[in-house]
Amino acid sequence: MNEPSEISPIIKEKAPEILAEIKKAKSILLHCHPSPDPDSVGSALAMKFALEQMGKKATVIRGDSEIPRGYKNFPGLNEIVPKRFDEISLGDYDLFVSLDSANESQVSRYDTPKFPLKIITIVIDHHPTNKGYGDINLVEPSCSSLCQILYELFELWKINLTKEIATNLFIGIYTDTGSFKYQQTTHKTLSIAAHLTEIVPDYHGLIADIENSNTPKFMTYDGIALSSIETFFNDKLAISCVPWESLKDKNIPENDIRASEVASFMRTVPEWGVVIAIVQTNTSCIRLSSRTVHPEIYDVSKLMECVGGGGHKAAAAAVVNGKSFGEVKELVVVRAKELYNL
Ligand SMILES: [Mn+2]
Repeated sequence: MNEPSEISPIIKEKAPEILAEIKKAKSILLHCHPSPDPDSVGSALAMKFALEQMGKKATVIRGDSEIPRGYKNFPGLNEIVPKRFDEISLGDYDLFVSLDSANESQVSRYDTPKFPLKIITIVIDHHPTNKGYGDINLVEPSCSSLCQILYELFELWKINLTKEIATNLFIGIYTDTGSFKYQQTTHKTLSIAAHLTEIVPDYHGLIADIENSNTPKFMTYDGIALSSIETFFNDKLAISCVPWESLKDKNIPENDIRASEVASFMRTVPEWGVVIAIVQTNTSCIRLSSRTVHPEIYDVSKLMECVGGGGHKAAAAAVVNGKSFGEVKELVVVRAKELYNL
C-alpha cells in the first residue's frame, strides 16, 4: 500500500542511524509533553510497543501534566509511569527518545532539562520550529503528525503493526490532522490512515471518548474566555484573555484550562485572521495558544516565538513565566502588528 519510495527522504536517511542507537540501548526512556495531546501520548505508546518488539525495555513517563480523561482506552495507557522528567533517575536509562516536542521546555517545564544529557538523545518531531536539541535529530515538518513519522519509520524497521501499535498511531494521525482537514493532510496520510483502520476497524469509540470528554468546569472556563474576546486592527486580530482571578473565583482547576480548544473555536470566525487565547493558569504562569485559517498570510509560529513559544504555521503555543498578564498581551499585539503589517 505505502510503497517505500513514498517515504519522506529525511525519514529514510535518518532511520538506519536511529535504529543503530536503539539496537545499542538496553533501557529506553520516552515521555509525554506538557498538556499532552493524542499525538504525544499515541506516539509514545506506539514507540514503546515497537521497542518492546525489538526486545528493549521501554518506559513512558507521564511528564508534567495529567493525561486527559478522554484518553482512557489508549492501548498501554496503564503502563505510563506517573512521573515528571525531573523525578526520574537518568542513570536508569541509556537512551532518551523525545517525541513530538519542539524544544526543551516540551520535555519538561519543571527544572527544564539541559541538553546534551548524560545519555544519548534522539529527537523525532514534526514541528518546524524544532532546532534539533538531540544528538540525532529527525525533524520532518511536512508530516501531518508524529504518528505518521513513526508509521514510516516502523515500515522501514519492519515492525509488525499490532492492534496496540496501529490504534495509537491512528488516533495521533486523526487528531493532529484535525480529523484530516489541516493542510499537512495528504493522499499519503489518508492511505496510511486507511491501512491502520484495516487493523483497527473499531476505532470509532476511541474518537468518541476523546471528543466527548469535556467537564462542566471546562464549559465555565470556555464561557469566561469567549466573553473576554477583544479585537484589534480592524478585526484582523482577536484575543481572549482570562486572568487568574477569574479562574480562582469559579474554582476552575488547571486540568480544565484548555486554551488550545478556545483558540480553535475562535478560528471559526473567518473575519479574524489571527486568534490568540491567553490564560493565566496561576499567579506566575501564562499560556497562549494561537491559530489562523490563513497560514500563508499569518504564520502564527513566528508570532508565538516573541514570547518563547513555537509550533506550526497554522497553530502554535507558548508558556510564559515571570511576566505580567498585561505585558504579555502588549507583546503579542505589538509583534502581530509588525509581523503581519496590520
Ligand atoms: Mn504532533
